[in-house]
Amino acid sequence: MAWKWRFLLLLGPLLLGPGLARRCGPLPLVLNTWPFQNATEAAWETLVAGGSALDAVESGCAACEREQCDNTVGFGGSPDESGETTLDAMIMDGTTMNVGAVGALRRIKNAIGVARKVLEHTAHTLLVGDSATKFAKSMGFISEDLSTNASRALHADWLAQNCQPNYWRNVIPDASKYCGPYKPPSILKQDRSTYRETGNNYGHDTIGMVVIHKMGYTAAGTSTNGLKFKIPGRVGDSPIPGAGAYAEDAVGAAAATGNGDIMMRFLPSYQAVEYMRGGEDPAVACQKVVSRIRKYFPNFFGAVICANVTGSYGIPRRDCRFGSRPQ
Ligand code: SD4
Repeated sequence: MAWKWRFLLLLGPLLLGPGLARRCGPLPLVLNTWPFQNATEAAWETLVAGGSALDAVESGCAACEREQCDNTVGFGGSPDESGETTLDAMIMDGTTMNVGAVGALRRIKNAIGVARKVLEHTAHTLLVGDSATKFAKSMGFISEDLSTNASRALHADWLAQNCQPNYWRNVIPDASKYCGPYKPPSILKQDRSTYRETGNNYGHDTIGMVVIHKMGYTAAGTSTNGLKFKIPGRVGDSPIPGAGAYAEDAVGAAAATGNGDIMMRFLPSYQAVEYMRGGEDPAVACQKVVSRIRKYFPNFFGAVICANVTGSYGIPRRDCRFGSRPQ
């Protein structure tokens, strides 16, 4: 997919400022990363039907999981080095500050649904890997292969290209030329370039969604299959509260998309909510968070969406395109 930042939100007329878009309007509000229109619609319909902000986030993200949005959400996308698709997801209730999340979830399609069960039926926040799958099965989810012909072909191409790109560094054999298995060299020559993006579309998209209910209740969530050709076991920012998403009724909510290995070091969603708590406009809050990351990682690829409880929101600049739901 070509370089772009396209974000979609629901409701009302849009005012596009000189870079960032913002709007003050009546609630409710559904805002999500990327032009995943069916996800936005699903969340909206849930609210219209009397569902909670949390229900709306779950149904919105689940819609993306079913339709494999951009092949970066749900099954059949972003195979890891072994060819397997694994999923990360989180859901946060900004009224109770309750969170449920799953990381590196295997063989279950509806990751956001499992995250909701973690929230509702456990005192934990995050379950990972095979144990998360076991939990999901106990909650009634079906275990199935998440690979598709498309993900198998992607993985075969990657192998044929000597496993390029990949996420290894300071190993032998040279990971920029050869496939593994890798091991540490006997003398470690530190490669100081700690960050490099990995391809055309940088191998990632992800749905992050924030919902502000008409009563001012907030919720946020994420669902993703992570980074293409990640090292098995890698968990990104999306299921980490404060990194992938964050919500608090007293303020608003935020969600992030981009290179999670970088983003989770800065807790950008939490930071955005904190900026809004301090009185920043959501658009400025989002921008400040990304600037903070770019201070350390100038080539960083990612963004944050922010909304406050009055219905004001901010989204990233760069070729912003919006769709609004017909009323
Ligand atoms: C991750 N943050 O796993 C996700 C990917 C993503 O836009 O959001 N891409 O790193």
